[in-house]
Amino acid sequence: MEAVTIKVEGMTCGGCVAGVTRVLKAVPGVQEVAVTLDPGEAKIAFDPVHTGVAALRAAIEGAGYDVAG
Ligand SMILES: [Cu+2]
Repeated sequence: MEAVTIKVEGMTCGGCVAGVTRVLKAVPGVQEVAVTLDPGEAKIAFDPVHTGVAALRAAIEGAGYDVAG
């Protein structure tokens, strides 16, 4: 298991947090997700055999948010 924290820009409310959480949990291999509004970030625990940071970033961007860094 690996863990990563990704900075997420553009979340403004609890609905955004729920949306980002939902798309991340839908990525195969993701085990745990904790999204916070302030600071805007997503902590994700995942199985590196099944997914990676690039896929996680793509999922966030696909939901309409910007990934910093
Ligand atoms: Cu929102």
